[in-house]
Amino acid sequence: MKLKLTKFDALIVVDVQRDFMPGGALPVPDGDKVVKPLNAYIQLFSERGLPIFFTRDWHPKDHISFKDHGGIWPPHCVQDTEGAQFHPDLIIPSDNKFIISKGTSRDFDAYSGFQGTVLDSLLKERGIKRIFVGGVATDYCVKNTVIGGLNLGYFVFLLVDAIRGVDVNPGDSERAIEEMLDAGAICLTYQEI
Ligand code: VGL
Ligand code: ZN
Repeated sequence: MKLKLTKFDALIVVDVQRDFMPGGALPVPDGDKVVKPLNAYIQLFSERGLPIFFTRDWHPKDHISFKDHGGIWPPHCVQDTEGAQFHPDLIIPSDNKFIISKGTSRDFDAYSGFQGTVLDSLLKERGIKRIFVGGVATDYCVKNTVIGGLNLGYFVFLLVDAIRGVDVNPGDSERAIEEMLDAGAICLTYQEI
């Protein structure tokens, strides 16, 4: 059965930034493999005139999530650096797209695109009821954005063909997918739309 996109739908592309790609500061294995499938979703939503939200990790250089400042991560996605840029092949439409920066204050981290951002209010203003979420990392920002969206009352589709995880511990991404499903997310692939 095919799912029909409606005007209540929005695409959320999570953190497809250079530092999360192979060779970056906090590489997600095969992170770059999300670009091609995400571009297909981006083109589809764009053709239908549906809004697309690009989240990005956007940390100050002394952010608390960094090892030297008490956190667990190497410095990554520092504001206005090359590593914080979106993957060069990611399609960023000129219209009806929004960039959502998170983790922008030194003393707070945000794995969810909803945390400390205007994402929820932008979606609500537009009457969005269903969100379609893909990107990196499955076990961190994708998971927290999906669960954040479910907690805020959105119907959430997890784009399983357009996500990759860090897997700090083996199996983290698989467990993250289970958690998202337990919280009420629905898995979706491109062929189903
Ligand atoms: C992320 C670790 C640290 C993510 C962000 O985008 O999943 N992971 N900061
Ligand atoms: Zn981060």
